[in-house]
Amino acid sequence: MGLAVSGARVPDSAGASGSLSAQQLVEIYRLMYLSRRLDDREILLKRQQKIFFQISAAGHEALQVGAGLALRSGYDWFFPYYRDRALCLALGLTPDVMMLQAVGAGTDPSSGGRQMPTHWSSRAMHLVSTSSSTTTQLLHAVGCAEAGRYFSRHPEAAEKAEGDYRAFNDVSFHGDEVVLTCLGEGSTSQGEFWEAMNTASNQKLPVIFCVEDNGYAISVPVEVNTPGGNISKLVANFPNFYFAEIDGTDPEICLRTFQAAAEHCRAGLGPAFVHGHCVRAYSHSLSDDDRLYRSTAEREADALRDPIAKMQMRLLREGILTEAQINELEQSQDHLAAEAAERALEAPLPEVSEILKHVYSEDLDPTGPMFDHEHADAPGGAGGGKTGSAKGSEPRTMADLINACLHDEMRRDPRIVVYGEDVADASREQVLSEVKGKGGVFKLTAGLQTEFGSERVFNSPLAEANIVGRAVGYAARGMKPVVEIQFFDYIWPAMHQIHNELALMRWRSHATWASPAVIRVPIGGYLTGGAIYHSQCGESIFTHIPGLRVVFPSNALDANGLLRTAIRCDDPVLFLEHKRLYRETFGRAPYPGHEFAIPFGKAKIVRPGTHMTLVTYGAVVPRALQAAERAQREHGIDVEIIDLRTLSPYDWEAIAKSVRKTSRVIVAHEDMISWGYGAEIAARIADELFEDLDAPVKRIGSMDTFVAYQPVIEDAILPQPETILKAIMGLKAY
Ligand SMILES: Cc1ncc(C[n+]2csc(CCOP(=O)(O)OP(=O)(O)O)c2C)c(N)n1
Ligand SMILES: [Mg+2]
Repeated sequence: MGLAVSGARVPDSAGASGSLSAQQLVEIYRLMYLSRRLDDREILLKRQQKIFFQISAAGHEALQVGAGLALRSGYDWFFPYYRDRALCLALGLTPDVMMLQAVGAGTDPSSGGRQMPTHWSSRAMHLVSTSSSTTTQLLHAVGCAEAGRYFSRHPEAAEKAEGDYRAFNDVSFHGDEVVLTCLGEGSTSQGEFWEAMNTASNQKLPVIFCVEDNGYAISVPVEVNTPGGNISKLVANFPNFYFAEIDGTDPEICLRTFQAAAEHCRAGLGPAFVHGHCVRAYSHSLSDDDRLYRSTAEREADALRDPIAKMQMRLLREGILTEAQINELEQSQDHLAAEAAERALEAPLPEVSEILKHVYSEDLDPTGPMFDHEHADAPGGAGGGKTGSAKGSEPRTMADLINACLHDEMRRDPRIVVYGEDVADASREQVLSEVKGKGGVFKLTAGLQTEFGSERVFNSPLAEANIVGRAVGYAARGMKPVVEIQFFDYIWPAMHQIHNELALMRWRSHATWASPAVIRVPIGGYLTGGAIYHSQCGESIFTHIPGLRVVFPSNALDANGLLRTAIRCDDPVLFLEHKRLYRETFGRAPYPGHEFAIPFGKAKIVRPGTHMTLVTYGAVVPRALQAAERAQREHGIDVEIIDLRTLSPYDWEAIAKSVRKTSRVIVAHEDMISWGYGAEIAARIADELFEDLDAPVKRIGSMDTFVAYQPVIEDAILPQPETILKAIMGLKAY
């Protein structure tokens, strides 16, 4: 086996059993030393208050350089954590790029001054934007590996296409690529660690998990996080893995181990787990002082294992470099670090006017005319899949038209994968000749696996963070995951991934990376028996997340057209589907054709009126219509109802126009009234349309509690047509 090294820095190859050349050993030392000196330079800058945070790779350099040199920058894929400076140097990231991030320069290519130091991004190197959240990157690595495998089996899916997100997401892949992801030993306590190990093992994915075990998670020693104190012992029974537990302070051992791990992965045998014991030469970060919780003896013992000192001794001992040559090498690296810092301090600061840039895609606007087929004569024709039919035929339910849209889009775009809990027709596909198939607990994905196969439509483990975290990895590779969270009530384990990763990826990486995935989620109550864990709303928690689009259709046609826009656009979308509306008679529509799309941020006036405006969405739309009909019939009050359809972005123009006309407004939703979505809309109306109002802005929502099981109390908790009618009457009386 040749020594696979990145770049030209270690030019000579040596056999795995042969020894490394002197030149290779010197280069390894140079990278390790440069990493340490960059850390030291940053520490100096932090003490001078020229940078604002510092966390170091000190003590981890051997492990990281070994990993970086065993893999191929720009060929393999990398999901590091916040301590991986030496890894990134070995991959070819320059001291300048590192220092630009440390000072928060506007020209910081990794994040434009938005991320802390050591959170780098590089498309050229396949270095996917680093998070501060411990362990989230592992699931991204898993999704990335799945996408790489998918493209190598279906290269036609990688072709560029116009008219959707694919125009802005170029794909590259190699059949034998490997994905490296790193984490600390404390972070192995996170559930997402186990969720990532689960899928990597089950699917034999070419992912190398590198645990950089320095014995501490800030002040918490390893035995508190890991029962028995050794993570290798706990993971040993995962199938298909290559396992290695090594001295992470010896770069040669590390390099050899990562080469063997990569070989296992490239051969398609499964993932690898490299557990390197290293030391934390400095405190956790510059905000920490480890003398507060570590004994002097322990700290001194660690110092004896410092990989830099050990490697320097080796070079001297083996006569590879003289003391004078070491001094010369070190001085040259000191200069590199100092000069990079000097240049970074001269770099321009970020522009305040650009703060909002890249919250959403700057390339593809889902509110734009490209997605407006609602008013045009949308091209119809074939499509619609199992439930689809020719344009203009009999009315279909919302469930039917969502399913039809999924069929249409999967036919059109081979980069779409659909997965989640129970979404497949049957995981054991051999039974499909005799059974009908499940296709989702609400049957929204019925027939997709049967038509598109188990590589594109499959069941995930019962783990919501796994579903969304993998989607981030898929999307980084230019695929379009359209995943399902089975019930809104169970979205919370995925919240960390949604809030800190999916929605944030584009902004934090200055658009180097993005996560344009679709998360479909059945939501809401009025179910009679749904109770607390199958009936909640909570959309305002998600509209509060910048970078995420939130859609909440009230009828079949809107659901079809908005889902198409969600899938084709280049932003992450939370697509909320009201369970009660799935099969209602209300809002059925004929199949509108396979190109029918509705832009985001365009509300619909579902009932024109003159006396007051009622702004709503979702399952309150039919209830508001009932109330408005009664208000008209029984009291002569003419209510205009606006269905927002998308909640982020929302159609302020439509609201303002209507309120200017009617001078009275109610904002109504199913979710709890306090801190609910209506609070924002009502506040904005009060702020910007005060002059136009003849009465206070009114809100309707559910009681400030959870949805209960017994229908008598469920009915009382949720807003009913009577509640709305009462509010209409009250507002007219002003
Ligand atoms: C999800 C999450 N929780 C808490 C933190 C705060 N935090 C940052 S680093 C850290 C300890 C991590 O220890 P370990 O995984 O051993 O990595 P090390 O820093 O020792 O290399 C903690 C608790 C975080 N960044 N993310
Ligand atoms: Mg640690």
